[in-house]
Amino acid sequence: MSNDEGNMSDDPTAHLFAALERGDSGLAYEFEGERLTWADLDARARSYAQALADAGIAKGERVVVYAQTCLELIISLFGNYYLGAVHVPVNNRYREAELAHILADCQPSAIICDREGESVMAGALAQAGLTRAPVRVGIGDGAVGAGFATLLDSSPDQAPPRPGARDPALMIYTSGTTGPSKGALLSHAQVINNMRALTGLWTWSSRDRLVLALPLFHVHGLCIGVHGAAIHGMAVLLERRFDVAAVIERFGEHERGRASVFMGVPTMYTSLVEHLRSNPAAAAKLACGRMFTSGSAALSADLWHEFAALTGQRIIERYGMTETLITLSNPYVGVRIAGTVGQPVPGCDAAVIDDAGDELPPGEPGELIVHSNGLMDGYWNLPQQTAATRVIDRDGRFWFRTGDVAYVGDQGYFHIVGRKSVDIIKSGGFKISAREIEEVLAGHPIVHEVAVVGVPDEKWGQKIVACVVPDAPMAGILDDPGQLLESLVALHRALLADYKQPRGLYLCDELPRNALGKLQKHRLLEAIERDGLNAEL
Ligand code: MCA
Ligand code: AMP
Repeated sequence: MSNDEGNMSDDPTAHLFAALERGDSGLAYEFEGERLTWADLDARARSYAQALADAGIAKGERVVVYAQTCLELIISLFGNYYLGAVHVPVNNRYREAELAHILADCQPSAIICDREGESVMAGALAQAGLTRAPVRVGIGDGAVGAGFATLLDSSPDQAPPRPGARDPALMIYTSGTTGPSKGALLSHAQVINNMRALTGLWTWSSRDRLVLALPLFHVHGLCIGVHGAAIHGMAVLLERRFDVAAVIERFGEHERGRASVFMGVPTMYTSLVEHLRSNPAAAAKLACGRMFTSGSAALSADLWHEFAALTGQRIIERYGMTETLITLSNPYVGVRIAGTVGQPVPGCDAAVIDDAGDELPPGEPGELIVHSNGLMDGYWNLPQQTAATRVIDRDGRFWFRTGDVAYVGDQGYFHIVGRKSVDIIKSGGFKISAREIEEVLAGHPIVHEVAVVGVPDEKWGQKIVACVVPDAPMAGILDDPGQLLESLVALHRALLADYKQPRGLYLCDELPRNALGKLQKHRLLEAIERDGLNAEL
């Protein structure tokens, strides 16, 4: 099923491991005062790989990592690669049921978890029904399993081989419109070839320093950030979480150690701009940076222009998906157009098609399909769902149906205008399934029927709103819609990640449907725009 097109005589993994294998003494990671050189990182990753091999973890087996951002996440990634294991990073905001689904689906041989995630992990393991008890490794004092630090005491018998280019590297879980999240399986060649093409276009080099404040369980932070930096031997200034002041502090006059590159989701740029408006000194610091990029959700042209006016930085917007990696980007050298995602990255191609599958001319919106050197091998254990995403052209090339609506504008630059399905919501760069939230809220005693929609929101891109038809006998509670929203949130919080919670409530007598009974969510969005919400958080 693999679709790699790279020239395999030029082994892509040589590029990923170059800085580590050279035993480079330059800075690789700085995190909360701790500094690791590439040589340190390599030694620790090798010890980790040896320790897990000694514990019986074999090539191709899955290692789940569920923890806040920390250096152990970076060591485990490269360690898993030396071991030949598949790295499965899981969103540490996930609650028991979300995590249990992933554990049951990928049947990990080892689990790495920090103390903060311990109780959710225990509950998830109880639900998951694993066929074999996984090896447990704990990050931090008191976490369950062998302490991560003890793994680093192992001395490898011999230098571990690099993984094969076509071996699976990552399994990243992503939401769809229906059903639980699916694991997108990506090989080393797919990740490395795509990241080399993208960061080459962006002219990344070992002289750059990246501020990485994105989570390490998604393509944006993990593939572009961690893999892109390793490919170029570029230092990473790692942040546990995004904090406006901390990011700004990383930049400044060309002093030693100052950052040059920042990657963010649009919500981060909104927060930065809010701060910069009244802080010219902070804007002057960011002005010293070399490159600011944005992706994961639409960056408005207004925000682009305001950031440029404040800092002089023209954000490079690019577009991608977990399943295809990054396929479109504005260039570093050349024209950057606000409100567009640029042109195909080298090794990728893109087109806009109509419902019949025919390519549309520039200016006409339709479904975006992409061809990518980073197209995943497939969804784990889901061959039919994998097949449904693909189109094969006359030359036998695979194209991926993105579900995004786009058109080609001036100079062949692509504009993303929305999604085909209203059931996928993007909030703060996280992809969220409306159906998953509806299933949970339907369990609330006052809910007769519920539909979840994403309402446009300046900060988050979209804000989650629950449209509820209440159960008549319980209607007394409707005198206080705020209280109802809070009790819906309480139910939600016990079962789903916090960022999926409804932030608004719209009450209605019935859900709008067409003559065939199909729910018409666009009419709910119109009604909310007209009537406003009954309660908001
Ligand atoms: C946090 N909150 C959110 C979100 N994040 N609400 C809605 N949407 C969100 N994304 C809420 C919390 O529930 C909490 O609510 C309150 O905000 C504060 O939480 P905190 O953790 O302090 O928030 P934060 O640290 O400021 O987080 C905002 C964030 C974060 C930094 C923008 O959401 C983030 O890291 N987003 C990046 C996602 C990402 O990397 N996506 C890439 C996937 P309360 O106060 O009520 O408890 S897409 C991808 O990989 C493709 C390939 C691509 O193209 O990049
Ligand atoms: P994910 O499945 O989390 O990888 O998210 C992929 C989705 O993020 C895409 O299908 C788009 O809907 C959205 N996305 C990524 N980059 C952009 C962008 N620059 N502009 C608009 N949407 C984007």
